[in-house]
Amino acid sequence: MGRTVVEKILTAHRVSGDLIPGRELAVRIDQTLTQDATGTMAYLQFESMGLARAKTELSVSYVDHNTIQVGFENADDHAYLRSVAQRYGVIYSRPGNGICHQLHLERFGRPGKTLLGSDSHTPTGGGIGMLAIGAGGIDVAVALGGWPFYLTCPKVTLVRLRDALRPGVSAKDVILQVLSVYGTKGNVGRVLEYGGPGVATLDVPSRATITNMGAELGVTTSVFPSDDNTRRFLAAQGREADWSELIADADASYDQVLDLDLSAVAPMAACPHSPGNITTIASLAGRKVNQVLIGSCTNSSYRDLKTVALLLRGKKVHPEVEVGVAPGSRQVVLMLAKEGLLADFVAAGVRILENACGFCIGNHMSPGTDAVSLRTNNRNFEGRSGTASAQVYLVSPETAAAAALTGVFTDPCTLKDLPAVKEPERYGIDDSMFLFAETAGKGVPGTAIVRGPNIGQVPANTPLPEKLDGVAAIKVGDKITTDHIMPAGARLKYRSNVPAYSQYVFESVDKDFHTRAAANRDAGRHNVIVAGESYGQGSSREHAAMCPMYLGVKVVLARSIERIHLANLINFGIVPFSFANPADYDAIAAGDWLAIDNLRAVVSGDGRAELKNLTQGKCIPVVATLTARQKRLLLAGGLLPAVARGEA
Ligand code: MIC
Ligand code: SF4
Repeated sequence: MGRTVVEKILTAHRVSGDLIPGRELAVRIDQTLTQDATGTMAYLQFESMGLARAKTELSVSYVDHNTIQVGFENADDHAYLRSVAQRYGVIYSRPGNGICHQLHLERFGRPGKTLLGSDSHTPTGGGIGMLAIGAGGIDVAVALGGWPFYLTCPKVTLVRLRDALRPGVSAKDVILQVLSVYGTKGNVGRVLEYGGPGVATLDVPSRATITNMGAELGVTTSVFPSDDNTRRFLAAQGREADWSELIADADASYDQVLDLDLSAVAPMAACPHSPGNITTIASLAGRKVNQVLIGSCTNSSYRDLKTVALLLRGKKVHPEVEVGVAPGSRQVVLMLAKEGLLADFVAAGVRILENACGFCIGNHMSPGTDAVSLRTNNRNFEGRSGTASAQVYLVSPETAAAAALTGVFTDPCTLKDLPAVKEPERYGIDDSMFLFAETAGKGVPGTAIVRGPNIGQVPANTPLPEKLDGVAAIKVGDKITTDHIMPAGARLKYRSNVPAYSQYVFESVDKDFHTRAAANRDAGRHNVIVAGESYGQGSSREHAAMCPMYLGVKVVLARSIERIHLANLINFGIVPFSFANPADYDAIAAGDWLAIDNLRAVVSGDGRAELKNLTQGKCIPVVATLTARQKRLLLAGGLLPAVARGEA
């Protein structure tokens, strides 16, 4: 029987386990990437493993999230990351070089390889035919040390594309269309593989936009085949030698097929406050817009920004709209500059922002109160922009440009002179802001690690207690994102310092959580988080597990938990239970005393337990579905203690 692209890559990298959907599979990781907001902890964890050097084929440490540098903290982090990279043989991408996913696609991604990244948008690499997966920093640290990555063998959905997009419609609209079909929950354990004749009409940057935002579906990853377009992209990046063909066999079989006619896709938007809240631009046409921001790892390629520059050429942005552009990489900036396109932006009245994550992570450019902000990035969770009352819509670069000109939602298909930007013969290549490429994989032993006062330590955990003697420290509803659990934006600078960062756990949901949880912990009580569906959506930030662990959380009890967050909870020794009967969510109130008499035995056994609600005098059946390895990690108190004991 023929094989899918996903099966081909998994088979070539299988270390143990079976290629049967739902089973645990261990795969060899060829490449890793980290970014600064998750990287400092990942490398602190790597250091604690006592290895001499990185053991992957290629690993890159990017700095793109915390480049705002208010106070000493960010610069301290950068200096630490740089020294650690040199010491252990990791390539270091200096701040100012660009956004990790855009850079990795341009300079390092290779078809058929596996990539593990400590960022949930790592699947961007799927655009070039990689199996690229987002994970917690500690998983990346372990992969860096040469150990395999454990995942649930996914089911594969074929998204069969036919025909071609109309002018004014682009890749962002395609992924928004897919999100309108599948939504942001219920897709765990699945990979989307794109195929069909329409694939040939999409260039690699467009494919990468689609796989990037596949993260919002909650799937393990998304992948395109590697074909002639992939070869052309790599050749234009001076890397034709990195190309190899990777296509599904004609008789490959898929768990599910979604047929998508590209010519029928219309300009779309994800409305506040979820990437799954999709409508057409036509239905919003005429509504006033206050801010337009173009960039982020989803839409900041040369193709995207040149399209916008050409749309704005010779015109002015609407006087009541604030417009900003953040290119994805230095390569993009240099090419825009050389072709005079930066001048088009400036002449039109656009604010040129740094080529970094910036506005996407709420690090600046927060909109005004109640403002309507149109953005080309991938997440519009409430408050993520830095303004709780802002209404953020996610749109394509073409739609963003149209609104920048008119001041209202405007269907870009109605614009005149829509440009069709072709892939250049040659991208502008300048790798001078990547350091230590010569010592990659080897490192420079003896390099002194630079530790400023912001560089904390990895918090230690104790083995899982015999019993749970706890309290429901908080009860939250459905779709709680990691942005709710661990705010980014202005708080990002504490990423390397867990005691400081822990003060902000659930900051936007319940300001007193930290004080209450710390008091319970100090009184010898365990904390329990009670949640609804899809708990832990969004980012890969392991701080959303690590900081609760630091505050004494031992159990998360939810209706359902998203994939990366579930893995992060286990990595930090927090038991992820779900309700055997979802209606029992109502049988617990915040502050209730909760007990499980035989917690260790439950975890080593079948994961089924009777949770006693001592306050309400109820018994609630709960269940944790765990693999043998996950049980070992939980019993040891997490992945790091398990690695130390040789049990990972
Ligand atoms: C995000 O987009 O939320 C981030 C910031 O890139 C995160 C990583 C992080 O929290 O550091 C992600 O997507 O994983
Ligand atoms: Fe950076 Fe935004 Fe992409 Fe996250 S989603 S990596 S914050 S640009």
